[in-house]
Amino acid sequence: MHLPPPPPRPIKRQLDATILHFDYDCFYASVFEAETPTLRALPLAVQQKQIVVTCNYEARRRGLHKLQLIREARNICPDVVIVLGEDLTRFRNASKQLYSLLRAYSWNGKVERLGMDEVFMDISDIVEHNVGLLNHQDLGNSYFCLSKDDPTVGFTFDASTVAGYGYPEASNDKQCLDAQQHALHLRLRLGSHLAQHLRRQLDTQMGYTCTVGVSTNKLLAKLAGNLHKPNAQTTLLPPYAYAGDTNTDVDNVTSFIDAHEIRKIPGIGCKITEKLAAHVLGKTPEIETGLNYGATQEKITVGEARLHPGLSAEVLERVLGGPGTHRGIGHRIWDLLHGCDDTEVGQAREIPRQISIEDSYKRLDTIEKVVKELRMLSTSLIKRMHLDLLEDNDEEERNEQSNKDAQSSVVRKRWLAYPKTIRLSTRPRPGANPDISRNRSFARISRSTAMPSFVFSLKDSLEALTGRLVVETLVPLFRTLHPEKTGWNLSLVNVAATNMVDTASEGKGAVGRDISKMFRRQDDVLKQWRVEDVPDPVAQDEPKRGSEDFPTNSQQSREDDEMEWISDEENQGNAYRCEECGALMPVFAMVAHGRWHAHG
Ligand code: TTP
Ligand code: MG
Repeated sequence: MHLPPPPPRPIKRQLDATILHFDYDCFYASVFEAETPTLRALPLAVQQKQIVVTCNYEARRRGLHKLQLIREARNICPDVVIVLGEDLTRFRNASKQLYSLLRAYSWNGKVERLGMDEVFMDISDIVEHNVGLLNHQDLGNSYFCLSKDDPTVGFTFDASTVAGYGYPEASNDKQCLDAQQHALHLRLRLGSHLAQHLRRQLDTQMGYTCTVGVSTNKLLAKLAGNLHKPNAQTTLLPPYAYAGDTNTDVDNVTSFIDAHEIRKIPGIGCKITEKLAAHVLGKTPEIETGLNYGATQEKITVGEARLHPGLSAEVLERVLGGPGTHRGIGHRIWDLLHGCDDTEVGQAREIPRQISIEDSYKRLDTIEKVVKELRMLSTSLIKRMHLDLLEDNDEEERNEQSNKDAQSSVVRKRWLAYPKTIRLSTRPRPGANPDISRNRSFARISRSTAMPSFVFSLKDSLEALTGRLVVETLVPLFRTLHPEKTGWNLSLVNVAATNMVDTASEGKGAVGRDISKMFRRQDDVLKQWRVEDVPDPVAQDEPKRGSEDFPTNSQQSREDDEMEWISDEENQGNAYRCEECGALMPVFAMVAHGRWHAHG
């Protein structure tokens, strides 16, 4: 029996926002170049393990590329300069500084970092304000106002043209657009000029070039930027089909996104690509096993998937859904295939949601090796906590401090936030199947517990703190993850400080600056969390009992004794998924489960 095809689903696209996506060019290499400008003229590659994680454009011109073996890179370009990029501190610092520059231009605070080298910015309010200032009789001589309070801060620009590239390139004809599309074109043009201004600021003030995409949502802005790299920008131009439209014939968004491989769409990972490709091809796609491990070999475009007979959000829900997936995944992916993305640009945060350090291993299978690695990871974790979560006391406090302690020239620091939870995750390698093949598994398992309060006291040396953290917290966590003495082999270990309690800024989850100032004045409340650059000869304070943010000593010991685990919302990968039948199971069951399949 033939069912009639489902009626076309109206496009769910909102077009009122103007969104920029920044991607710094060859980021890690640029950080070294900013430190040592003479490197700019040389082919430069950044090494992690035996791989070139990135290289500058001079190196790319000579045939090098990202994720190439060092050996291969040296063969192709013997005079390549190779720098070690395993310590991420310099990249994090640069990323923070670049972010601060962009953040300072935002009015609504919607500036969101994605990893270290990408930033989304929602500039809808600035654009709206500037549309209101335009003299439509003389767009060529316009003025872009950058400050709500001071109309003299800004730059002159030509509002009749797009700054940088447009997509499609021949679509600068605004005559054929209706009033709605005309207004959209104008907003995006203004967005493109602000983008150009910000790119110039990043370059002249900080020495970094970047690639920018301009559109109406995060997905489209990110994809548009990829069209012209490096040091360039692209605006995805109207007409865009609006919310409620079912006709996508004259829609630049559809023609733009249709040409992308589905795997290139942010939000569509390996697993979804594999399932979607299998549905469209009618067979299981071949999987890559090299450096691009996990990718499907046959490439399917968005257009092929979108126009596949019978495909709809409901069908996708069936094809992609199943145990362990989010409900509504079919609708979400269907929207992405149509260039729709209603996720908001996140509010600027000075404080990271979590700090997570990890490393991957070829073979990590003894407790001695694990302890050594935990020590390294904890050292990085505590260093990162200092870098990201401590700040110098402000002027007012320093004055108060020096009044109190006129003899002392100690510079004090304070915690901006406290992570309440520490999480340990591992990724065990699945055991071999009877035919010696291995199930592919990306599943992590993890356990969390309260962050021990001694971690916040910096009167102890870094070495002493990491020693205690490993012995008292991480090794016991590890033993609950892997109770067997041997027989496991880990491909990854991750240590994360999560569950941040923000003590210094306004907003959700924050205590509030005023309240925190009040507390700061009450010296003994925060005394034990203060860090001094000069060692303090006075005996260490005991952690304060009864603080809301920290477990009391008695709570602490109870949690240590009983290993009472805190539930961890962020942790999705607490189980192993069978590749064959999709069943979820605890890791210890996976070998037996594999045998069960093998015996039919
Ligand atoms: P990318 O944005 O992928 O690369 P890029 O900024 O170096 O180059 P492009 O000009 O093409 O944008 O990644 C950002 C940084 O992340 C990169 O500089 C190095 C690091 N990185 C890794 O650590 N591991 C990886 O596998 C990749 C791809 C990047
Ligand atoms: Mg980049």
